[in-house]
Amino acid sequence: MDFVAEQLARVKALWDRMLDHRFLRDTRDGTIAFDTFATWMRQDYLFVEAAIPFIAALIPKAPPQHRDPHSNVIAALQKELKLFEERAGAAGVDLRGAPPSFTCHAYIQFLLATAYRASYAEAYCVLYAAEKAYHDSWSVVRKGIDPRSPWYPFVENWAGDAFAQYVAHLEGELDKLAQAAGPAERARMAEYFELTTKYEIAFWEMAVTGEGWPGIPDEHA
Ligand code: MP5
Repeated sequence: MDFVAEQLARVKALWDRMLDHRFLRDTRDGTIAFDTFATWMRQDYLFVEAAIPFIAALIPKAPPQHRDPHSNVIAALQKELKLFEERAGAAGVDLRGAPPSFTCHAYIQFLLATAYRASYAEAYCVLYAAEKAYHDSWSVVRKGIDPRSPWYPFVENWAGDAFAQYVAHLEGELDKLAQAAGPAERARMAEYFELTTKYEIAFWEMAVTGEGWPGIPDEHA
């Protein structure tokens, strides 16, 4: 079995838990509280801002044929930030000024640490798992959300055909990287796959609970 299929089967219980998260169900059903969605927007805006240096740090490690695709992703991420800004303006969400939540901060540190310190294949595995998680998560939302919802453009962004093709491309490339990896590296890739899945669940949970920093009242966070 190819690496990605093997990992998706291995983490299936976690993956299903992610797709069944109430953030996604409530966004799909139109019952999500405005403040909950706004919390996700503010935190994900910070995440996407950090995804740019994450991808940029992969470029020097990348095989030459991956450099163009990564550069294109950086351009797509800049566009994605504009989508957040446009939606925030349209819906009346104040995007800026919120400090990163504990979960968002940890996930960003994990992304950057893998880009700088892990092997290319390990970091690529994190990239794939995060993008696949968003594609699958927003595909759940697509199955029921009112297209007139102010949040619909996010569905189009991650559940649409262009993003599906990008995720399929990442999958093929990750399978090739895993095939070339030795057993120790492959085991670390599997560990990163699972950790990324757990961070994705934690991120939805953070949006719903409005969690800041454990043990610290919001005014000091
Ligand atoms: C993505 C994201 C998708 N925006 N936020 C989280 C928490 N996970 C995955 O990444 P991208 O770079 O926005 O497509």
